[in-house]
Amino acid sequence: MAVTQRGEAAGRPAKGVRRVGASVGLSDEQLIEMYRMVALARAIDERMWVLNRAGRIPFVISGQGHEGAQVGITWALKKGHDWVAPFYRSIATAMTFGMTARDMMTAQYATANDPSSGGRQMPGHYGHAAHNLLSVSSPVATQILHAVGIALAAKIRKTGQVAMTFMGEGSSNQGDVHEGLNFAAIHKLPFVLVIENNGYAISVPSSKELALPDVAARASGYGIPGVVVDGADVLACYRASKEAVERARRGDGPSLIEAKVTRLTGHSSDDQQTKYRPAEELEAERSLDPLPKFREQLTAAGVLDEELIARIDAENKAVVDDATNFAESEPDPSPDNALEHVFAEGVEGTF
Ligand SMILES: Cc1ncc(C[n+]2csc(CCOP(=O)(O)OP(=O)(O)O)c2C)c(N)n1
Ligand SMILES: [Mg+2]
Repeated sequence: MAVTQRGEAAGRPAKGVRRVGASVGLSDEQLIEMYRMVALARAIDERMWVLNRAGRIPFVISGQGHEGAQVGITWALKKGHDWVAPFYRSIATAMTFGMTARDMMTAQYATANDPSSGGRQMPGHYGHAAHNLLSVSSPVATQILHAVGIALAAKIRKTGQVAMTFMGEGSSNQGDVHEGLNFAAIHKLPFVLVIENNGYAISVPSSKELALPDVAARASGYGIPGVVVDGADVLACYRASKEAVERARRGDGPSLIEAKVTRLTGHSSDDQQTKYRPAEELEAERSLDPLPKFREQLTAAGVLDEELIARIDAENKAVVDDATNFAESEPDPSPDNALEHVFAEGVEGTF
C-alpha cells in the first residue's frame, strides 16, 4: 500500500515509496522486467489452454498461480552459469532462466527443432542444454538427484555454480528427496530445493499428503535452513532465494524454500478440478493469484501505471502470437530418426 507524503503531487507516488525493490537490491527497471515475465508466463500458459481445447496441442500442464514464486526465486540465479532442474509446472522458471516463448511453444507442438527434446519428450517437459536447464523428469522428484549431482560436480570443480531444483509438495514425500537433501547437507553442496506447495497432488489434498503444515519444517532434520514464503509475493520469494543462493555459493550448503502457491487450473488439461474442489475454495484461491497482486504492488509504488501495463500486455500478446505462429509452421520430427537419443547406438551385445 502506497504511503502518501504531504506536499507531493496528487496521484504521484511518494519519495521512498518508489523504490519498492530497494530492500532487496532491485531497481525499478528490474521490477518491470520481473512483472513482464510473470505476465508473459501467464499469457503463454493461457494460450496453451486455448490451443489444447482447439485441438492444436495434445496436453497442457499449467503453471498458472505459480508464476510469482517461479520468477522471484529463479531471478536470484545467474543465468548461463548456474543450473536448474525444473518440473512440469516450471514455465515461468524456464523462461526466467533463458527459454523464449518460441522455445516453449515448439515443445508443446513437439516440432523437429524444439530445443527441449526435438519433439521426443512429453509436452510440458521443457529443458534447454544451452541454458543449463535440465530436461524435466516425468517420475516426480527424481530431478533432485540430478541437481544434487550437479552441485557435487560444481563443488569438486570449484566452478562457483549453484544447482536449484523445483517440485510440488506431493513430490516432496518421495524417497529421493530424503536421499538428495541428506547427501547435499552432509557435503555442504551448493544446492537449493524449492517446493511449490499448491495444496494438491492431482486430486489429493495436502492433508492427505503431509502430517504437518509446512514441508520446510523438515529442513531442520537435515541441519539446513528451511523457510516458508508467500508464493504470491514475488519480492519475498526473491529475497528468500537470494539468501539461499548466496549461502550455497559461499560454501555453507543447501537450503529448502517452500513457496505457498495456488493452482489456478486443474492438474492438467486432462483434469477437471471442480469434481473434487468446492466452488468456495476455488473462488477463495483466486485472491492468491500472484499476477494481480504484483501488478497492484508495483502500481501502488509508482513503478507501473495503466499505460505501461497496457503496453506490456500488448507486447506479451505479440510475443505469444509470434511463438504460436512459429510453432504452427515448424516441421514435425521425421519418423526416420524416431529412435535417435532413445536407445544407445553402436553398443554391442544383448540386453
Ligand atoms: C514417481 C511418480 N509417481 C506418480 C506420478 C504421477 N504424478 C504426476 S504429477 C503428480 C502429483 C504431484 O503433486 P505435487 O508434487 O504436489 O505437484 P503439483 O502437480 O501439485 O504441482 C503425480 C502423482 C509421477 N509422475 N511420478
Ligand atoms: Mg501440489
